[in-house]
Amino acid sequence: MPTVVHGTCHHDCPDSCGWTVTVEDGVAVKLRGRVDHPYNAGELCPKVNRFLDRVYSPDRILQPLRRVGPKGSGEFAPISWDDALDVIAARLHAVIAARGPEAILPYSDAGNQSLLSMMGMDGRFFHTLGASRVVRAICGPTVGHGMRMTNGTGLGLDPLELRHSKLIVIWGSNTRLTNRHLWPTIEAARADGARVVVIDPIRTLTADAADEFVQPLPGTDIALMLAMVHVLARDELIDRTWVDAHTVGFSELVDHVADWTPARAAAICGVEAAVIERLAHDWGTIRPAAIRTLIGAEHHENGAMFHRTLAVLPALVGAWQDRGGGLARSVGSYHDALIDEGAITRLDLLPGALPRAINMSRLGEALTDPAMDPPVDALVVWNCNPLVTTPNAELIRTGLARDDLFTVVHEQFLTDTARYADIVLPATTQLETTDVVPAWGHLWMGWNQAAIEPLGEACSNTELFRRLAGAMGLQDPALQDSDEAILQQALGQHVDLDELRRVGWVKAPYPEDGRAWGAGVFPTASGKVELVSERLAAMGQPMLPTFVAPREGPHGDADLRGRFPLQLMTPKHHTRFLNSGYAQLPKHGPAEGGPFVELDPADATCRGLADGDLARVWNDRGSVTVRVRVTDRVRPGVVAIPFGWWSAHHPDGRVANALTNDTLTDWGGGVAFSDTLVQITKA
Ligand SMILES: Nc1nc2c(c(=O)[nH]1)N[C@H]1C(S)=C(S)[C@@H](COP(=O)(O)OP(=O)(O)OC[C@H]3O[C@@H](n4cnc5c(=O)[nH]c(N)nc54)[C@H](O)[C@@H]3O)O[C@H]1N2
Ligand SMILES: Nc1nc2c(c(=O)[nH]1)N[C@H]1C(S)=C(S)[C@@H](COP(=O)(O)OP(=O)(O)OC[C@H]3O[C@@H](n4cnc5c(=O)[nH]c(N)nc54)[C@H](O)[C@@H]3O)O[C@H]1N2
Ligand code: SF4
Ligand SMILES: [Mo]
Repeated sequence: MPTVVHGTCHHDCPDSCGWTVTVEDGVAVKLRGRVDHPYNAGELCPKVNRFLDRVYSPDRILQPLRRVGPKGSGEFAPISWDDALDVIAARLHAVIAARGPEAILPYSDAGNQSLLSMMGMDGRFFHTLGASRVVRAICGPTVGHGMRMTNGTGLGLDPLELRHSKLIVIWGSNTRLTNRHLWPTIEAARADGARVVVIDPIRTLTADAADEFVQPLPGTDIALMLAMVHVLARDELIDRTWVDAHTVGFSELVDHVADWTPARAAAICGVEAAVIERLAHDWGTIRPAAIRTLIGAEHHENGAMFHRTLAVLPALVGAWQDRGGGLARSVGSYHDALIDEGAITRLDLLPGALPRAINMSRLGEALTDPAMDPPVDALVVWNCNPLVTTPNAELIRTGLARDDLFTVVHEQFLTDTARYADIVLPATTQLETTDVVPAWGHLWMGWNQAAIEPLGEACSNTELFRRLAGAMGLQDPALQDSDEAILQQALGQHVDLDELRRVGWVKAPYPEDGRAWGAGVFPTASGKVELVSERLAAMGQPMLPTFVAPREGPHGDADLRGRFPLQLMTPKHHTRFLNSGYAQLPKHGPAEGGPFVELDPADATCRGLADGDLARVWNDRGSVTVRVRVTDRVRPGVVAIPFGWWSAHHPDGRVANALTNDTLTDWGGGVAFSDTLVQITKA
């Protein structure tokens, strides 16, 4: 008799879709979107429609492996779990004895973003040791920290509230690709008369579907925003009643933008002054008006300032007072109200002072900089694939190749990163573990019921750290808590777990009238929207929204620009990948056509490049060989290599992130991989 089990997608994707798995004789035979799910309503996506191919892929790692060839060669031999744990425990003890626990770097992200999988037991384990901490800020915190400087909070609109908007400005997000289940809401608003504007340096799928597409040069939008403020003030399109009551610094802001004319901004961002005028007029006259942003625009040196400035626009027109007005970004923080994070991660287990924190985007530096004290001697990686997904990837490769570095990778597949491990441990998939998934694109926290037993010898992330704690002789009982106990500790105060398991989701609290900040009272020091910010001044940042040209951008360093005249974007561009995930699977990677660089006909012609040619794309960090696609999706001077393909897919074994910039953002701890200059020549 087949059974039906309900679950929730674990991918690092805003949609956190509900799914239904049919199981026969212990084997999952069918996986479909859950029809009654309040967000995805039965639909998944081209990646996860074939999730069973992934779960049952012949390439899954199903037993522990130890390296027998050179690092990176991918030569491994099976080893038992007991032996693997002994090797790891002995080596970690030796590293601690020689250099102290900070020489151990735990490195992970949101490959499985479920609560237990992302933070269930690893924090407890590494805190007990006193290991270094990794700053997980490659995706999202910069947006939140940027917006917080204006509004005192990263909390904005529930994106489903866009249903009530009449003007929707999608600013730096590729909704139809990256957040596809939000698109029906936007279409429904449009059917009711909403105007949809997309602002993006690339003419994306989403831009194709918009009423208006505005294409600034990458990293220059702040100039565009300042000119919009200039026009709003000049043409008296400000909601003065709301602004006087609910903001501070309005007159300073108006003075500050006095010389930010549309003509001045046009020269910086490459958008015609008339377009800026119209955009400002639409923003100042159509209500309710909302902005939708997600992650893409934070990946610049001025990424936090981008979002701090973006958050000024809704305030000036009083947008927050309308249902469907305001700014919608990740809503992950609304789920925090249901989660007692401290009870999961247990910082109190630390033996001493807070250990050093290493930014995940600087992994290459952390592994290779002789000034690291102590150096990183042991690296434990799970839930991510940094050699493909993290900037300045060749520096990471140099680090991973170090003979004196001991690397453990817990994975489902032999990723580029796993190939450099000394020990690879097999990880379960979402079908094999019970967990809870807090979403960041909507407000429903989902239950995931394990549908099948772990395949082979795979184990979950929590089980991995329970085993490691046991092997290392760590005694605190918290290190052996069951998954159920941890869920109870994490959610028990706020969520009825039995109800969550039975229904499949619980909704995070959000204001009932749909308006995130309808009363106009904000959690800043002043209680108002801070157009001028003392907090920023205290951080050494400009108090007022300010455009600073990224060094490696269209108005940056002249010498760099002379040598590398093209700006490289590396967006998520494929329907069948989730970051680097799926690139290796036969029905995903090949279907996406292999790695390519998109460039404008003029940039191609002057380099003697035609469609299909092999080109070398290079800068001081590295060089990557890819096929040319001549396109009008990017403007002259801008090129794009969608990221995610693995080394094996590239003729010379180097991936898009070999080229990208690992400079951190202005604040918020993010990284500027979209401020990357390159040159292209025929290969
Ligand atoms: N199919 C698919 N879906 C995914 C993913 C995937 O890999 N594949 N990844 C998931 C993850 S981890 C995330 S974080 C989300 C990300 O979701 P999004 O933020 O929507 O996606 P990105 O491609 O990172 O960036 C969105 C857009 O920002 C634009 N952008 C970059 N710089 C600038 C700028 O200076 N100004 C403006 N205006 N726009 C700019 C890029 O050109 C890009 O089109 O998607 C998730 N969903
Ligand atoms: N150039 C460029 N680089 C980017 C981006 C970009 O737009 N351009 N986007 C950035 C963004 S927004 C993000 S979020 C990062 C994402 O970077 P990563 O987190 O490295 O993303 P993935 O490639 O999805 O890698 C997740 C890995 O986790 C594994 N995994 C899945 N489930 C589990 C599990 O339960 N346990 C364990 N142990 N492993 C599991 C998967 O097999 C997969 O290999 O990439 C960033 N890098
Ligand atoms: S990857 Fe995203 S869109 Fe696809 S099933 Fe998972 S949550 Fe839904
Ligand atoms: Mo992300």
